[in-house]
Amino acid sequence: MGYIKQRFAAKAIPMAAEIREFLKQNENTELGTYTIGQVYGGMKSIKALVTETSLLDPEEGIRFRGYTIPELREKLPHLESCTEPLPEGLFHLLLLDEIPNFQDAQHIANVWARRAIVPLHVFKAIDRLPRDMHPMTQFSIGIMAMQSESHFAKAYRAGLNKKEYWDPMYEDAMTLIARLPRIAAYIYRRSYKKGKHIEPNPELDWSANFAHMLGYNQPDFYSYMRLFLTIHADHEGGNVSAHTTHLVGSTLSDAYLSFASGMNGLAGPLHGLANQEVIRWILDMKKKLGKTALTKEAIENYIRQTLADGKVVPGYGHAVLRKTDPRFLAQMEFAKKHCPDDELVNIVWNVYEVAPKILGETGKIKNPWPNVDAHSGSLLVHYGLVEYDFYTVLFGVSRALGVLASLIWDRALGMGIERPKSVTTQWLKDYVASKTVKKVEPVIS
Ligand code: HAX
Repeated sequence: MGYIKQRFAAKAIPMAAEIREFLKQNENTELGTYTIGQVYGGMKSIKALVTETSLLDPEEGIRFRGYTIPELREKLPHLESCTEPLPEGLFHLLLLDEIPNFQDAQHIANVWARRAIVPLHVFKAIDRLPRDMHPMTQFSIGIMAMQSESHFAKAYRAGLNKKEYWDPMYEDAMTLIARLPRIAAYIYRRSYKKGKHIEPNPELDWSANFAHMLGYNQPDFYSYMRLFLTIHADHEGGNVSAHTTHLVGSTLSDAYLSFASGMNGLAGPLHGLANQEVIRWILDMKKKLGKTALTKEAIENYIRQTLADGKVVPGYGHAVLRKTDPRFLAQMEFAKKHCPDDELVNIVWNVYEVAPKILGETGKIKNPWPNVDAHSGSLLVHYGLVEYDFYTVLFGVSRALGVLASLIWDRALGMGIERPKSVTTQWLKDYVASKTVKKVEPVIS
């Protein structure tokens, strides 16, 4: 058994026993109340999932295994040439609940490098798709095409003891993560660079090699990719991409099927696709305002117009967060250091100065602050990656680290099939009519 896998087993097997014991004592303990508004409103804030890898606080933002984004940027191992963390180290933290040393991160990088060869039939499947098909759809199909290699599916068919589920899930997750940059870069080069593909460079770390295969070799872009792939990895379990991966996995679908489902959720404009929408919105604003100077007043008017047109201002708002997203701030700090004079980056900062007040004034938008997607596009454009339909694929490659670490844990902890109860509106009306109902404010935490 591999070194990381062995360490995972040493943690996960006792934790599964601990949870069984905890459940024995507390199975019937009540955990809060929820309202009819929450049931119609996307179940927000209802505590109904267990995800060990990260926890989101509405005021403070995400903590990965207890560490904030600024702490991770300080504590996770990095290369001598770069101050940004290696996502390989973040994966170690998410999976094993331990900040790794440089050798540990390197070990994971080596495992992924060894497994990065994508079977030919996957490229062939992608090649049959229209070049102008959205990159997220191609990405999802590419992931699905790899399912024929699933260890989990084969082991399950051969007859697998429940206690062993996590083992082939671990193998699939590691292989899938290892291959994602190659698949993503393949889609990028076929869609936008006339199919001129670039071979991987085994000397480079996971992020830099990905940037290299996309065709970008500036050291600062390598740094941004390390930061990007670290901060987009996980956002606790209730967001659509994480929840979908977990939900589909709960049927014992393998990592490929589960993760592809999660990616289909990430491809929605209210979720990960918002990163491309932000740049589209800013470029539209520039075009529509034409020669008018992009003053803060002009931006304010454009925001008001977006709202009046019944559209969302992309990159703003969040279902849980109630402050500026620390992932936005991390990118802002990066941009201040590397490209403070970039025009698009400055527009993003000017929008940040005026948008929260206007969104707040509507009285209905619960979080008027920017989320992670408000900043990423401007940095990608700065480094020359201008094909914004591709941005969500980058997000997807990173999201694999969090949701697949969680999927391995799900199988190790024996998480059951998900099946919440649904009711009809008539059922709810009858329920309300038949009781002396208590009205409570939903608790967001
Ligand atoms: N612009 C305009 N209206 C907005 C808004 C925004 N940025 N954010 C919320 N609203 C609206 C909602 O559409 C909703 O309107 P209705 O009552 O007419 O339906 C109302 O304000 C209340 O919504 P909310 O409770 O504040 O927010 P939700 O939890 O329902 O939705 C969203 C959270 C992130 C989907 C929402 O804020 C939004 O659409 N933002 C823009 C898209 C975006 O940036 N998405 C990325 C989010 C982060 C992420 O997942 N990244 O991957």
